[in-house]
Amino acid sequence: MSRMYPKWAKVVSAGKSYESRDLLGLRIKTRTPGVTQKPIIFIESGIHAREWITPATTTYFINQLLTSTDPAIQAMREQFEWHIFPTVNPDGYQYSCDYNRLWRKTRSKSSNGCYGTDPNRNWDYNWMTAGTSNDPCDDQYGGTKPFSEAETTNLKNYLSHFNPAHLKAYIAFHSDAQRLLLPYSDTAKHLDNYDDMVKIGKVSKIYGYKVNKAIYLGPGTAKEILYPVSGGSMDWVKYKLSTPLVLTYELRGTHFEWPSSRIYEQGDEVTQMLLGLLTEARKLGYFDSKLQ
Ligand code: 0X9
Ligand code: ZN
Repeated sequence: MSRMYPKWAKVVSAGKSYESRDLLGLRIKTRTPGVTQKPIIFIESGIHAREWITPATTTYFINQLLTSTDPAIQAMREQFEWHIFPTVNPDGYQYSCDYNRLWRKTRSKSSNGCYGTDPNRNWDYNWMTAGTSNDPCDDQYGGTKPFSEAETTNLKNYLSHFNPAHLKAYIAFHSDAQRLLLPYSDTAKHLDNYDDMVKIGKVSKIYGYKVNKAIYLGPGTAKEILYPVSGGSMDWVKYKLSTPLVLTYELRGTHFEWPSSRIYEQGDEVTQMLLGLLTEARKLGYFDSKLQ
């Protein structure tokens, strides 16, 4: 895509994984005369290796953003600076392709001989307190310390380079719980701009529903509508960077399976859900401030 649209799109790397694969992303940044800085939207997907529909959907979304003839999608491309990372756990993804379809974690080796840390339990937000494990053999193993993993450290460093005032949205994709999750994942308290996020999430759901009539549960915190979790990426982003629009979409599927012939269903659904999200956020004034 960066070769087809060199003026708009650039391949970027947040650094290397444990096994030295690049954490690849695509920056989509069109030029608008008189505008030096557009609001930044960051999309994370594939942090859990087996959730294959998430990289498929985010790459589908990239294609929509760059090629759609729908004026609403084109406007979405023009209005923001996008940083889209389809596979932030590339070692785990490769392992799930080659050896174990249900692999979830990274592939770092622990001292007891087990492999992998859950990269969505390894961030420095209430690390190792909820929905996690200190046993390296477990799927929810939180690691030896916060940011013990190359993948989470590099992603955190990439995010820390943004001026926090410019980073307006952090959107993570998981599967397959079919839910819309809001910070903070280890509490049922409605903190920060939770109430706005509920409004925004509801509109996002309405837009998505029109595509396939799929009903997502939520919006709510993971503690309210899934299970309590700490050490996840979106909560760290909300907590440390004070990013206004932070949420996780749990896409659809059964035991992490989703036929490739139907990727477009979730691709079109997510494209509309993101359009709904950004349209409502704009209505509520989240992109009002003039950025420089
Ligand atoms: O357990 C998780 O990390 C997520 N569910 S999954 O089945 N995809 O593994 C939910 C995480 C919700 N919290 C954050 N994203 N922080
Ligand atoms: Zn997940």
